[in-house]
Amino acid sequence: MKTQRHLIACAVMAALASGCLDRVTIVRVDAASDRVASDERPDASAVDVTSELAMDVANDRAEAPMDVPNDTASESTPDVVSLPDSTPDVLDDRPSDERPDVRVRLPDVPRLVAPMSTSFLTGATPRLRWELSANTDEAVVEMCADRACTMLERSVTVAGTTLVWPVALTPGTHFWRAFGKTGALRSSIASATWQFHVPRRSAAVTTAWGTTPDFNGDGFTDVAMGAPDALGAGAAYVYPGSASGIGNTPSVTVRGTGRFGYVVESVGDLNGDGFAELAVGAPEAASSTGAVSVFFGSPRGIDASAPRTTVTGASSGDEFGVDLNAAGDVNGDGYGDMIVGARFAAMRAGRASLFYGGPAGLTGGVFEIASGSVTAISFGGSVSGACDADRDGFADMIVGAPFAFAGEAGAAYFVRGGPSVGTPAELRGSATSEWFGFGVRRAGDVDFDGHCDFVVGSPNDRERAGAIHLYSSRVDWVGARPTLSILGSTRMRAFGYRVSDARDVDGDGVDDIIVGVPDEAALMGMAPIYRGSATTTLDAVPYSLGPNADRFGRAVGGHGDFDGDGFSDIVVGEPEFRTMPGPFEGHFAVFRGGPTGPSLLRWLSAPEGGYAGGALALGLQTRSRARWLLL
Ligand SMILES: [Ca+2]
Ligand SMILES: [Ca+2]
Ligand SMILES: [Ca+2]
Ligand SMILES: [Ca+2]
Repeated sequence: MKTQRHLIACAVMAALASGCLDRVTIVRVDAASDRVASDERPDASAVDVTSELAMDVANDRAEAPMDVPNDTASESTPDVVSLPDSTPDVLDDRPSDERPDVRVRLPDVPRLVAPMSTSFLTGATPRLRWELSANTDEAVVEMCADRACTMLERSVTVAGTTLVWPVALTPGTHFWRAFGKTGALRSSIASATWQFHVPRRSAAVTTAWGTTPDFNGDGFTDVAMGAPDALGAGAAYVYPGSASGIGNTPSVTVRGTGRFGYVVESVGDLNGDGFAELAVGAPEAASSTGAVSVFFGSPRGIDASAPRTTVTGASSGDEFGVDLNAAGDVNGDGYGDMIVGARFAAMRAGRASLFYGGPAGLTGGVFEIASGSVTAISFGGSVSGACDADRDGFADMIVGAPFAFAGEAGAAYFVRGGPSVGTPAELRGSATSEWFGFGVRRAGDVDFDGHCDFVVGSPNDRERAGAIHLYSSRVDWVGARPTLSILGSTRMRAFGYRVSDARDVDGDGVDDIIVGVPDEAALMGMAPIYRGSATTTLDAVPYSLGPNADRFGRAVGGHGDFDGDGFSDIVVGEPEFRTMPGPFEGHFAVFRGGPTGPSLLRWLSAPEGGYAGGALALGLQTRSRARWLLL
């Protein structure tokens, strides 16, 4: 079959090249019914490709047919072109009614694999990867400034399945897609369109990490906010980003039970359609078995009425979903994966579970990366993607076990990604009662070597002065020690209660981190930002937000650019804010990044109160009952 197809394709190529077929009608035939679909165009995938094919011979930058929806790629409906009887057939001079029904299989649509959609790059020349079917030789890769690809930046035709982009991309969000190509024939349908963000300065190596919560794929970061006590059951809200900044009111409200909204995170693109997904944790659902609901992104953003995928814990009391995070593409299959912690599973030893993404969502295997032992108390109390911190090409994970070891010194476990998950490397704090691993988060590339780093918080260090520990990427993680530690200076303030990447707040091209210290200054709270640096690794004089009031900093986050001005913006939650005596209402602040650091844009509150701002998609979750950290 392949040989026959190949010969026919060659014949068509030769005919096209000679000019004798330049006006033939080449149409798709419905594979199931054998019905020619050229005239009526009963569906969007039946496309007249004549002009595109002719153009493609001379110009690889030919545009896609305008009437082809961009996101309808489907490997289950192969494109087949036939040469109908009206074709001036140079191969066969038999009467038309005696000719066989000659068909040529068009190249299949490529499937994009890396870098993950909505990720951040550390440089301007990414290595793009995709998958081709056996009958497709080349890919036509298009880089665009917009999702619809009306602003084509460059098109490159390449044999095989990888391409290091040949020119430096400009800072900001770019979109890309690919068409299959065999000889002169190009698939008429594009792959899904993926996006990534290019930094202002390029490190020596371009890798990708993280995810931005751009749920509608318009290039502007959205903000998801959790209010776990809203209406007594919990809710999560999405505030849309746009060219004019973040919207005043949420565009989407999703509801659940069991303190739904205790954690909200963008978990990246789990189904490979190019849009980031929203995951919401409800650790007290079903007698604290816990649950995590995933809402899929789309051109219209999060559809609150659409079916959600919900995964749950194993037993009552597990508190599955007490933390969750985008794991990145841990197994390298081109679908994002998700990690979920259940800190009290297995007799309070704890557990972390990895969920593999797939074309229909979480259809891949569910893999328990490790159960804590009796010495690893609350394993999974914090979980995070660790980017590719060991530089082997697979995304890795970091799992905190803050009450491990005598005296609650704490530990964190670096879990290598790969075709199968590797044995965790144990990282330990240096002090007893440190609660090392209470918070773990990827940090971005704060030392500008092109590889993503991560940070571990120890809020109970030195009688709750607290500390954070930065781990730069490295190949061997066995026995790894922190690259540097920053100690809290005042006891009882729990510095490092929250840690998060902040992306590039000041626009110097190097990623920064933000620390939430909600108990600073008599529980008013503050959120210092430490600037990454190519020379000193974290600026000693941070920008400091707050102190404010009402446990400002309980949730912190960055890695978004709401208004697309090139400076990363920051959100900080203050969930114990209230306007009158009674339950906490909560709200959160939006800070715009700028060359001299962040500046307050405004405060936003959830329409239903309920500990609003206790969780923010751009940062760490709250532990709103403070049962771990009562100060
Ligand atoms: Ca998606
Ligand atoms: Ca994957
Ligand atoms: Ca790795
Ligand atoms: Ca780095």
